[in-house]
Amino acid sequence: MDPVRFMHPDTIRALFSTELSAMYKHEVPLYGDLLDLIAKVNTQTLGAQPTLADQLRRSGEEQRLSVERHGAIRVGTAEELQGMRRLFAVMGMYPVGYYDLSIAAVPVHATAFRPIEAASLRANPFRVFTSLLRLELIEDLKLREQANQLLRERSIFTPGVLALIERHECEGGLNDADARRFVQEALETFRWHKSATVSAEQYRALHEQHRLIADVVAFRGPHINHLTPRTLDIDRAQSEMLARGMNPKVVIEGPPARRCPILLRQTSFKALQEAVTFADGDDAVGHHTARFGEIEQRGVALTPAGKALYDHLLSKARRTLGAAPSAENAEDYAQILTTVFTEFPDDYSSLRKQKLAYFTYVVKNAALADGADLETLIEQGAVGFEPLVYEDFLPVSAAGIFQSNLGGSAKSGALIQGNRKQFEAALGASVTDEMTLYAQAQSQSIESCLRALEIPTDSA
Ligand code: OOG
Ligand code: NI
Repeated sequence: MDPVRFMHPDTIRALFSTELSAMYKHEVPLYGDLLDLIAKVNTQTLGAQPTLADQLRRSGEEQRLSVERHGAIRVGTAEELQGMRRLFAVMGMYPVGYYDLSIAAVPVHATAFRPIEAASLRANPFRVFTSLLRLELIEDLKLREQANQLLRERSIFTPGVLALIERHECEGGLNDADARRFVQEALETFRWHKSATVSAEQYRALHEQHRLIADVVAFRGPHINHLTPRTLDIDRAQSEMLARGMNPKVVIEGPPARRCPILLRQTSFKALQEAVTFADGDDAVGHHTARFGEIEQRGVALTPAGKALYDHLLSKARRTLGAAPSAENAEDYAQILTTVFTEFPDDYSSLRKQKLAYFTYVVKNAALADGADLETLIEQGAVGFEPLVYEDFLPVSAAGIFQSNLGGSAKSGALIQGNRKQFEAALGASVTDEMTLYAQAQSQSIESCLRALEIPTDSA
């Protein structure tokens, strides 16, 4: 990329997420209320925790606190998914991770389009969780054919955005004016359309098959279904949402509150019922429930061993609860989760020594270095370590988010197995394995410490 001719993809992504946020706030005013609430909770948390405030100020994170961390869309066909892949590439976002949602009896599989380089994540962390409908899971063959037909007839990209994507691909970037036009044109794909493209009867049939199928098939495009800012205190944000009658989902997804946060904790206000009209003018107005607002709090990325321990403890907690988390058992669930997770070491030193989490290493004091191996250098205080933030998603949590926003009670039992190969064929590319990225970031940081201390890397 030629930085003189072209706008940096990180800048295009930042512009896009700002515009998308403004559009969504306008479309879903309750989301604006959520942003206000989060800003307040974050300010209070920073006031109460001066060390955290300092740390965020030093890392430059403070100004970015209020920018959205992620959003989500759902597409219907391989062509649409490929189009999204090309569109996101303009903004430096690439498919990372494969998520099988069949565990929640939700007929989709997904990836996250996100920046990969640490510098890009720092510049703007925005990612989009992108699900592909699995039409083959619609049992009713006639309905499946109808859905197929509807998806084939729609075109979710404007001619303008397609032309600019092509220009980006041919020339290696977009100049300032084109990048700005790209952002405006791309927004159209994510916009809400309150007029369904189907008759009231067709809508009902699709909805009966699965609420999600109606959401994907019955509209002109893959409207953004939620955006997610970062909160510094998700437990507090959750109780504030409750206190303000914002109808939050019953439990916070993910691990319990800990001294050293791991992975990702999420909650949301539940999807709103919105008025829609139908193509045949029948029933004048109907209702559709799909769009919500979410918040997230991230912790350290876990190694495969750490992730296995997390999965084990999470299912142990769910087994102990004996039912899907609900309004009735939410307090029990929180209690059980906390108890079960006492088995997971809760200090960075143990997490690191037991190779449960990923870290980045930095030279703290070169003068103290006397030796060649990393552990010695750490003991001497020459090298320090910081937790590497988890940048991805969690399938069980995503399933919980889907379920509470699809209005249904939690279903158990897999629909069918996930199929990564099939997803990658539809995407027209393979998805990057997230663990590989964390492992690389960690080993690169070790190498650069050793280089800075003039220690040959093969001796460590
Ligand atoms: C996506 C749900 C998953 C998350 O944060 O785990 C998700 C959707 O509802 O389309 O966004
Ligand atoms: Ni989300």
